[in-house]
Amino acid sequence: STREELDEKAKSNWKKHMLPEKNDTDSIEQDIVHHTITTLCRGVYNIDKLAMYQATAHSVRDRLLEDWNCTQEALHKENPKRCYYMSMEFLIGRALDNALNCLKVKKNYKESVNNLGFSLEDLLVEEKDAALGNGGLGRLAACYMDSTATLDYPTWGYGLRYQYGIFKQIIKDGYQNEMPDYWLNFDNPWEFPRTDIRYEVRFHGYVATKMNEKGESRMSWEGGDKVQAMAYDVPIPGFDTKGCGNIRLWSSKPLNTFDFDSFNAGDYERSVSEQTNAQNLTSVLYPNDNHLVGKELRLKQEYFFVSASLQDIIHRFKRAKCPWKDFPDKVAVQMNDTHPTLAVPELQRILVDVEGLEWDDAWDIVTRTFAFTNHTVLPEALECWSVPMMEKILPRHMQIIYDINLFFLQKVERDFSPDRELLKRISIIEETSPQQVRMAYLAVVGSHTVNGVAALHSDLIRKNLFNDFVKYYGPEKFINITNGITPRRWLYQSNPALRDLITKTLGSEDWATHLDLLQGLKKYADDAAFQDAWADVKLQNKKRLADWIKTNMNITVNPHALFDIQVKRIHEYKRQFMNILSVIYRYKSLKKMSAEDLEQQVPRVVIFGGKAAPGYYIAKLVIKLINSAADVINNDVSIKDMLKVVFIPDYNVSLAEIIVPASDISQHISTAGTEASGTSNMKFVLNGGLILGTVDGANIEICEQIGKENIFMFGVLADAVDDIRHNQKYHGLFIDASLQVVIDAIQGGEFGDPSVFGPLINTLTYGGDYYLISTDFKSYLQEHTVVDDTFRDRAVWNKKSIMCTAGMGFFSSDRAVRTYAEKIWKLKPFKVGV
Ligand code: T68
Repeated sequence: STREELDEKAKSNWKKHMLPEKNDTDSIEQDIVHHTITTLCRGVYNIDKLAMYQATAHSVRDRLLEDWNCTQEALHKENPKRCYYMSMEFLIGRALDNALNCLKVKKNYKESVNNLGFSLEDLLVEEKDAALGNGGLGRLAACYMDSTATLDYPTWGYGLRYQYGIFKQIIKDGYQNEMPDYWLNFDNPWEFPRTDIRYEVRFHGYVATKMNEKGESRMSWEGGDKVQAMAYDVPIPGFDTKGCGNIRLWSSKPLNTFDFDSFNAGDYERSVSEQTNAQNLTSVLYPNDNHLVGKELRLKQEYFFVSASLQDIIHRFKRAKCPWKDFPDKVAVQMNDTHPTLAVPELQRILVDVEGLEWDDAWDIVTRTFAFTNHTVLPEALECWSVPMMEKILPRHMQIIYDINLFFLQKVERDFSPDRELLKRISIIEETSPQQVRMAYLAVVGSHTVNGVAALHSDLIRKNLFNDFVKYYGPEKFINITNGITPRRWLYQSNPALRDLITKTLGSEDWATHLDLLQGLKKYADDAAFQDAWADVKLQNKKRLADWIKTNMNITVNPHALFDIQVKRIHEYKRQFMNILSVIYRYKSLKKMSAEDLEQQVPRVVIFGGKAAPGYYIAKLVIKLINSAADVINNDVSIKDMLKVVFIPDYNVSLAEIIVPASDISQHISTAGTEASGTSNMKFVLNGGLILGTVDGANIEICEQIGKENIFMFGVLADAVDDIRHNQKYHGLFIDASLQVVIDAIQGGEFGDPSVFGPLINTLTYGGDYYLISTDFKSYLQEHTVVDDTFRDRAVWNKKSIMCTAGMGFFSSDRAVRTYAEKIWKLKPFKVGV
């Protein structure tokens, strides 16, 4: 029986016992001890750091749950419009520190944990990262969930509960090795299994014609194999609000039915192995960013995810007994890239085949519900699924996609243009052999709004990828919403020294939820005492990173050197290769210097980090080259510590929290027009780090916001790239003398067996240098010199650093989410508990 059916006495009994948790230190200690004994079945005789972390986490989770329940109950009662953020990836990282900050109980917890004989800082690092994502796209989803919760937007994330997150990177002999990340080995206090929330998901089978209740003939998807999706809820605390968000992750489980045919034939093993197959569906996150491998299992994951999420959304919608035409007034769905695009034909299928709506009425509902964010222009990242594979796994969806396409093309032909070439170009089906479904086009046709993630990127997709669609639909459908990052994790939590200085200077911590207030720092930018305090914070953060490097890698770096950092997924378009080539150039130059000249140099520590997709051979060679160069450079005493190179293994969210606050310079040097936005650029600048970057992605808007005197930019512009590529193809490359020096050094064996690096060097020479390293190399080196010269004048540098942080208000994910809510979701905040 539900709460509505309980009698008044029972209800009042419930109420009597639903007491809020108390946050004085004594109560906190009591709770931790209680969880140690009951949840963990341990005691003072065998408590250790991990167990203490777990008990602490459980007690914090109790406090979160209170808000979670409060929020969900209020939403249940009021039933406002909600938004669902569908994403195959959520790169959340650790939860405990974030929850303590959001609930404003960190100070008391610190004391309580101390009273019980531990240090909170020690416990925080016991937590394993929730690493259910590859890079920017997954981390963006996590930042947006933080902001929707903080701003009280009724938004839920939907995703998959992979048992293996992104692999652990291990560096062996300079090469990347991958280890599975079985992150659920210990109990995970940050998820709630919802054993009662389960849906069936079908694959394969066939399409039949059936009569519905009204006596109309309808298609019906029959037979095939079914698996079960079970929900796990991950509460997402908002900062300083009673509201609490949620990410619902689906895990595949075998259906609790038995294959009696196999059983009767005595094949017990086969019927069990089918159950295992069902479980494997959500085992592993595909470790590719900006690249698609058309694996059958991936397609199944995408459909499984979409099917379970829509069943859940529809179940919730139906509770309110609204008519179907109101669906888009109650539900907004944002598709994080094309990965959830099967939701479009799936909702159409449910409405037409199952609910008996007419095609046009259903399609109207579908296209008023969905919106789509594009995150890339790289052709190798655009999702295309082969028609035969779709027909096999999702036969009814394939028919529906054909119909969507047919009606769409008929409309284009009738209302816009009968040009055959245009119709071919704009078709959702690509006429290759075999045919392919272009998921980005399906997403555009099925959505009311499409957005890019930075101004340049949105321009580029309007001009290129979606140009025909812009002409047909008109430009209003294609908007820009520049990405943002949460200032809670990326300053408040990860940089406590800077947080405290800013709060003291501005007189309150309101900036954490109103990031534009950082503007208030500008008036202190020239103040010598403030500059010193600012520089001191940076030095502390650099020491923290230097300690980490010493402890974990046994490399000594000088915290007074210029810290020059590039951490992100390893990809040719991001040009880590160009970075290490310039490092080698610097090394060669240092080696030629006289002792006096050497002494005048600005010492540098060049830090790399990032994972390469396991099958990405060239990216893995870049890692090897970085490590081989580091080996030689770090052990060459003749350059007197003027240059150090560090490749930090297994870059992830929790490492980023230590690395980001410690940069003097961070590099965002993608070939112009290739990086959709970038978000780590925003994190570094927010923490007072300067950018060395190309005129690409969000770098451009960062430059506008902080002023061009506070950023180091170089390289060709996006609109020149095509011509340059064309010229290179027909006239060959021009390799500058400085670049030749470096190539010669590598080929001459200065960094180990040159044959190892042959294929990498070839991408430049014989390979046509697609990412224009030879084009940009000279201006890149020049800008490095400008960086060195600027760093020598510390007052000038400190002022720039302050101006960086002060100008970053725009890049809060709060601004981004508010824009989504107003322009796309038509969603209002829903405040709980006031
Ligand atoms: C990134 N994309 C963009 N993709 O590269 C980056 N791809 O410029 C942008 O800032 C960020 O998205 C947020 O908008 C990705 O991270 C992936 O990780 C990915 C994953 C699977 C398939 C394709």
